[in-house]
Amino acid sequence: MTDETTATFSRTDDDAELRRIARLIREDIVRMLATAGSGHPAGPLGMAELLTALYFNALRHDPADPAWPDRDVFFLSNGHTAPVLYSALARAGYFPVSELATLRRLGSRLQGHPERHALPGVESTSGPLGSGLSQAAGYAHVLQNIDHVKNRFVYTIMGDGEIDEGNVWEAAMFAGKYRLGNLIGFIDRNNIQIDGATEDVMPLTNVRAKWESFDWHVLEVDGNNVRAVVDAIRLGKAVSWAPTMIVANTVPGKGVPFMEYDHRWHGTPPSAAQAEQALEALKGGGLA
Ligand SMILES: Cc1ncc(C[n+]2csc(CCOP(=O)(O)OP(=O)(O)O)c2C)c(N)n1
Ligand SMILES: [Mg+2]
Repeated sequence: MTDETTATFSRTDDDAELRRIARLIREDIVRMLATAGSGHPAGPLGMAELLTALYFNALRHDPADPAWPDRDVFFLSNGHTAPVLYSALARAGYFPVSELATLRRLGSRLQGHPERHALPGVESTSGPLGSGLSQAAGYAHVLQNIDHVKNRFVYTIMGDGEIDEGNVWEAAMFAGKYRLGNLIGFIDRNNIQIDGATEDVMPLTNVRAKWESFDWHVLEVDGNNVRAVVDAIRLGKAVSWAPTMIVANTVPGKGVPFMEYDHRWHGTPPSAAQAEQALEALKGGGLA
């Protein structure tokens, strides 16, 4: 039996292996936040399958050569969910898994929000919400329409509360106009944001219709089913006439019963005792 606390993984199309990776990412998130004593658990826990599908199945990338010119790129737009990105990068081999324990420490490469160049594999600096889609669309436009590069894809994840930002909709128009078939976006549709339910703070109502009206190809999936996410990415890649938006319905705090569906866990770390309880639940929760 390998030591799961430090195990790294290669790309795979095996469901059981993908589910196992998602569970380990959740365990990493809980440990990191409890050790740091600050940070955001709900969003990252809900996004474990999205990052698993990307880094361990869909993305063409090489952890030994982060700047590989033929790689796909991923921009994490909702930068406060950094722990899920850091765990995926470490588990893929970009840096030692043991370094996850330095989250949010003074001088650490793993700050509360990701910084490009600070850590191998991080493609963009984020934290201020609303910029990732503009960055991804610009990158995809240059690849597709200026450099005429085939077979490289650009991905981004935004939070559902994040799409309240006006800049998102400028990028949505741009990507629709230029038919960016090499661009695949995700909305982490977890129905919470910092102060409450999305539908109370700023109703998004029919998210799918909004993106379709901006000339996007839209898919809606169970974002906590890693196979459904992998399949949606494949469908999105096959559509070359438009950018694809995958509306990923996720459970905030997924896998930790006392955190699920509760917006108060948006930005509150677990105590040591709560972390222990959370790790027990993750092991016994049947997620993998
Ligand atoms: C431009 C900007 N405004 C406000 C914030 C503060 N902020 C951080 S996370 C967040 C909530 C965003 O909601 P969502 O994207 O749904 O995140 P979730 O609660 O689901 O993790 C806010 C308002 C920010 N980071 N950037
Ligand atoms: Mg949200």
